[in-house]
This record gives sequence, structure tokens and C-alpha cells, in this order.
Amino acid sequence: MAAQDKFSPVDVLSEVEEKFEMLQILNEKGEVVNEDLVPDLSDDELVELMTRMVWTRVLDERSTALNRQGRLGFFAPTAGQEASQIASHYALSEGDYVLPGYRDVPQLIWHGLPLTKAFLFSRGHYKGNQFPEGVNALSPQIIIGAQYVQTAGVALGLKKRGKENVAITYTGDGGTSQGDFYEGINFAGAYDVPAIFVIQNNNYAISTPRELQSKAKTLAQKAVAAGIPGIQVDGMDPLAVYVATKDARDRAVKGEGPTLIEALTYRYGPHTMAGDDPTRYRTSDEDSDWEKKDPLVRFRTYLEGKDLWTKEQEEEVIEKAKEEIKAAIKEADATEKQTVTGLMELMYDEMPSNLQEQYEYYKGKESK
Ligand SMILES: Cc1ncc(C[n+]2csc(CCOP(=O)(O)OP(=O)(O)O)c2C)c(N)n1
Repeated sequence: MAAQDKFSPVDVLSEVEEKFEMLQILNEKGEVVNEDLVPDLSDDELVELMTRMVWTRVLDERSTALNRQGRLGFFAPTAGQEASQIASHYALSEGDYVLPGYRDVPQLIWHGLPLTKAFLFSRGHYKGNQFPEGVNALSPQIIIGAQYVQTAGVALGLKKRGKENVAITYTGDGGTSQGDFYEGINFAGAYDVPAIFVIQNNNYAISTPRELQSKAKTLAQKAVAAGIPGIQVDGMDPLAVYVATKDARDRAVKGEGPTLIEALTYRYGPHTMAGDDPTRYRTSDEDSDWEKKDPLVRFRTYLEGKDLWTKEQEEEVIEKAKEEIKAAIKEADATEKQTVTGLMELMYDEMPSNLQEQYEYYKGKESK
């Protein structure tokens, strides 16, 4: 064998990169293109998955409107990403932990976080970060990538306690350029912990396109360097996302370690509601190409073909979502305003002497 054949890093790279093909089960038309991989979900479960995605789309629309009315604070739109978010979460079991990024409020809601809490979080109210007992989740992470390191730690804790549970986390394509991303997946691999790392590759980190983010052909292949399995899935296909996450979970609870999942998706709206204008960096053609891949449209078609979904059913879900959102925002409005002293009391059982003076100052101010 010629020395050249043994030394071909360029060939190794292209061979590895070619192996990362996007998994799809349901195509844009709602047709099954991968019969062998259709998950074993009951009719009720399929309907529930659709219900959650429709509900989540309504939450996005209403949150956008409430933000514009000045009734919500921070909000990162989610429309377009429902399959990546909801179908991955749907593969979890009771007791699993969710470590979301700022765009991942829907997974928190479906993990049991009361919607009022999510609205209070949006308003920066500390009560929005106080999760009820049993909601195994952290608050949405604002520091890009930090949740990947934390997830390795939470998953290590689950392993040490002998739990048959996983920790799942989410970041965007931009997040994969952060040091924390690599530290998280590497540590999780080294300690074989039950973690699932999801990359929601929506093509943009605010206005920076995916192509400028990394020379890697796929983001899933970053798993190789950490020695863990990685897979790229059609993030607009709820069945593919579900199957990839379920498989990752099954292996994780068997002690086989973490998985990295890259879901190819798109956010229809702006990065956040704080002034981003996507028309400055995306074309309307690109938007409409992605809208044709819409997860709700293809799943609706699939379910209608099985006689499991009707227009009336969808209307009912939409109306119910609107009612629940209305009630939750009302409850958020009725929550007492946060105060400086309230926050201080929350932090200290006994007020440290160096803060006592400030505490008294604000107590006086607040009583006026
Ligand atoms: C460590 C860090 N650097 C920069 C920022 C500012 N920032 C907020 S969102 C964002 C883009 C993230 O893009 P991506 O990871 O692709 O996620 P997406 O918003 O598309 O879901 C940046 C740079 C931050 N929050 N944290």
C-alpha cells in the first residue's frame, strides 16, 4: 500500500461527511418515504402530537401579538420549528429533564410548566423562574450554548442516581460554534451520560447564515469528534424527529451514552421581538420555500389520510389554545408586581448586614 493511501485526511473527511444524510420519514406532501422507520405510535398518540403542534403555533401567534401590545416582554418566535421542538419532546418520558434555550418555551409548557409562569418569565418576573415541584426543567438559557454543559452535568447526576431518565437540551446552529457546545458533548461522551443534544438548525444565528457558522458540511458530524452518535434529521418532519429522539433516549437509558441530533428547520418570524428584521438578510423566496415544508401541513395531510384529523378538530384545538392563553395572561396580570425587597427576601433568609441599609431604603420607597 502506498504511503499516500494511508495518509489521506482529506478523503477521511469527505467519507465521514457523506455519511451524514438527512433522515426523513414524512415528505413535504405528507407521504411516507421511509416505511420501515414509521414509529409505533397509536392513533391517539398521533393526534396528541398534532394537537400539541397546533396549540404551539397558536401560542406563537398570540405571544407575538401580546408582545406588540406591550403585554409580554422577551419573546423568541417558534413558528416553523414545531416538529423539532414538540416531536423531540414527545419522545421523552416522565422524570426526564429539559434544559431549554430561549426559543424553547413550548417544550417547557408540554413538560408541565404552567403557561402563566412562561409569561412571567417573559416579563422578567422572578416568579417565572420558580418552577413547580415535579417540573424537571431549568429556565430558558439566554447564554448561547451554556445549557449544553449544564445538560452533561444533569445527565451525570441522573446516571449516578441510577435513574432511567435522560436530560435533553436544545441550541441553534449558532450555538454549535460556542466552546460550551463542544465541552458539553465531549464531557457527556467521556462519562457516557444519558443526554440528548438537539441542534435546531434554522439556518440563521440572528442574521448570520449557517454557511458562515462552520465549514462542516453538517452540524451533526460534530458528534464524531466527541465519539458519540450524531444524526441529521428533517426538522420539519415530526415523525423523523420523534424517531431520532426516541432512539437516542432508548440508548441513553440503557447506559449507551449521549446522542447529538441536528434538526433542519426554519423560523418563520424574526429572531426575537426586540427589533430584528429578517427581510434584511432573508429573501421571500427562501421564506416561501421553507413554508412549503411546514410541519403542520404535512402532518395534517398524513393524519387526514388516516381519517384521524379534521378541520373541525383543528378549530377546536385553536379555540381551546386561545382560551387557555387568555386565562394565563390574565393570571400573569393579576400576579403582584415584583419589588426589590421581595427579590432580596427571596435570596436571603437573613438579610446580610451590608445589604440591610439598601433593604430599608427600598422598603421605605416601596411603601410610598
Ligand atoms: C454567549 C452569548 N453570545 C452572544 C449572545 C447574543 N445572541 C443571542 S441569540 C444569538 C444567536 C443564536 O443563534 P442560534 O444558536 O442559531 O439560535 P436561534 O436563535 O437561531 O434559535 C446571539 C449571538 C448570547 N446570548 N450569548
